[in-house]
Amino acid sequence: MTDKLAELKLQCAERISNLKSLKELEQLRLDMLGKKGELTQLLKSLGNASPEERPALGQLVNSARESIEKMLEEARSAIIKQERNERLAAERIDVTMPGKLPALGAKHPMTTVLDNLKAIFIGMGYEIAEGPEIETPYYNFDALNIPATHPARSEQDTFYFEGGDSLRTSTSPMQIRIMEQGKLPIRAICPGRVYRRDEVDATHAPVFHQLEGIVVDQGVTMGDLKGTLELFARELFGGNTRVRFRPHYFPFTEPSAEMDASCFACGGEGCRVCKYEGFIEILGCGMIHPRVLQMSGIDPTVYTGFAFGMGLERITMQRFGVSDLRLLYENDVRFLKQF
Ligand code: 2NL
Repeated sequence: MTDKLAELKLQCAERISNLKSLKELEQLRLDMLGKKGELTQLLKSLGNASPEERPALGQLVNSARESIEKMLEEARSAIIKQERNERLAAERIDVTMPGKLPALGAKHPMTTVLDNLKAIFIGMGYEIAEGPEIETPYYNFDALNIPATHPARSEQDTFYFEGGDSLRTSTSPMQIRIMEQGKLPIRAICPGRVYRRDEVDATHAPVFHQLEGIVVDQGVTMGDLKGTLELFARELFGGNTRVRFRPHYFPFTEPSAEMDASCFACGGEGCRVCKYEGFIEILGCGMIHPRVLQMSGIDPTVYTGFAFGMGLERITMQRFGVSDLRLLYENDVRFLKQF
């Protein structure tokens, strides 16, 4: 019996040294201690022993069982530990490896242009103001010297709400609000989304973007307007840019003008970008109409000011050579990737 038990323990130890998994361990446990296991068989065979021998033999078998159980338990811990170490090694993360770059889009060309414009005017001491896209008829039209009977009212047809409020047709209402606040002098630009009743084509959209600016102080003249806007054009298109002002009409400025800049593509020689004109139209501008100042609570006998407005889409299209406005809105990555 002693021999048999010793052999069993030896056998068990040997199998343990070859174990690879908890599953194999479980099989070993069944083979040894299970209902039909070797040790169990031995225990059962004690029935054949004489009653005198039985207690001693029983003790032997039980102590062998205990030591086998102990071996199995130790083997279990060893396997669990090893499996854990293997998993840790496999899942190890090298934190010194360079990260994976997420797929980044590109800046929309209009955002690039807007950022440029903002930087130029911030550099000249302007503040940036944004306002609501829904406006009352007063802010959208009347305060800009566009009375209900004025033809500009239908030129700037827009989308109306019941009660008469509408989507703003320019960012001028925001500048009116700034003037009403009465903190002078004023130097501000107002970029933003504006709306007109327009059919979609290569150069028109019912929703587009504007950047307007105003300056109000004592002694502001047309010379300040020209100097400011010329400097602006040079910063935007390059130091050799020349500008020209053509007389124009806006209800809210007097006198009014449109400003062209020499073509940044050909320098004024004439090319496809400027349609062989040498110049491209950039913005509308003028001295703020005294009536507009008055309505906003600013005394036009003490203060004067100038204002200007430009379409962001137009400037973006010129700058990047985009021939169809709709490309700017579709956000096709094949288009956006080019900038
Ligand atoms: C254009 C022309 C312009 C203004 C906008 C303005 C605003 C106030 C008072 C007077 Cl509150 N004027 N804005 C002045 C002249 C031209 O925009 O073609 N924009 C796209």
